[in-house]
Amino acid sequence: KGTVTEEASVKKANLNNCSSVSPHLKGQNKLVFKPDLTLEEVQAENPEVHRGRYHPEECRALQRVAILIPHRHREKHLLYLLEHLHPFLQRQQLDKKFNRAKLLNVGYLEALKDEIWDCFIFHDVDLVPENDLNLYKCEDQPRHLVVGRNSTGYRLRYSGYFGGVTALSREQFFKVNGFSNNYWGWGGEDDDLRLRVELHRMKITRPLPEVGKYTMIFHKRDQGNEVNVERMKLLHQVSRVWRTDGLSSCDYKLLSVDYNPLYVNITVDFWSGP
Ligand code: UD2
Ligand code: MN
Repeated sequence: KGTVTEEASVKKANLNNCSSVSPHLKGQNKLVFKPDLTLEEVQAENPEVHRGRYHPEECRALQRVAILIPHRHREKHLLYLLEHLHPFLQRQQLDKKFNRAKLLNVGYLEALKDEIWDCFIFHDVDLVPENDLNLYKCEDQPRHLVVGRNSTGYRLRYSGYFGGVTALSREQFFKVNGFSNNYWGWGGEDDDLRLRVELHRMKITRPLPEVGKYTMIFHKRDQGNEVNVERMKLLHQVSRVWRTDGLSSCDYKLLSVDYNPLYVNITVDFWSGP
């Protein structure tokens, strides 16, 4: 059981396309997390965001982007991420959407009921982007947006690392049949997605190290998210099972869809799992 947060925006008909590089970008940004921040304050700072959606006033966004954030028991992280991500995305002049995740597959499937999104960002709730030159959009190859974070000296954790925040177009994610539904607990699901991408002869791209920088809001391992000791075994099966395990087999029960000013919260229940 868990929640997907979805954040979105509409497209205006009679405007010129936005330029490929927004004039509002500021580059590297110093992040501050106020201990007493409230959702009301963040809402008041973002009056132009409705039902999790935003669109630039002055031009037509080049892509409609849905952002999917798997989260459970992390309300404070969600608040900090929302606080920083909304102005960050607005400076990029993108359409954007938050969603919640088996949960990221659910986010993808549910988001597509609202809108034909071009691009999906699969986003940890505790990673806040530092540099708005890190563009939240899709390219002709899947993209890994986290090169490094504060806690690991802003270096790539290991070659092939594909965790944290990734951008795949609707077609790229569909082609690999989404994520596996079979990773319970911590770890492996990001490597599984990388293998799916590689099996389809796609090549992961990343921003420059000085651009792909994130702050991870401090946390301990959650209860009920213990290390998945099955993960190596599962990773050996990817080429055999990707066709039948993924979007095509993602069963869940939809419990509620709540449209909040800054995000859409979708709650689901899964039937299977240990
Ligand atoms: C790493 C990866 C993450 C994922 C995970 C392994 C980075 C920066 N991130 O995260 O993408 O591959 O390893 O599964 O390398 N969550 C909740 N509630 C919970 C548990 C998890 O909301 O009870 C969500 C939340 O969005 C969180 C994400 O799952 O950010 C990853 O879990 P984590 O932050 O505990 O694990 P971490 O930081 O090692
Ligand atoms: Mn984390």
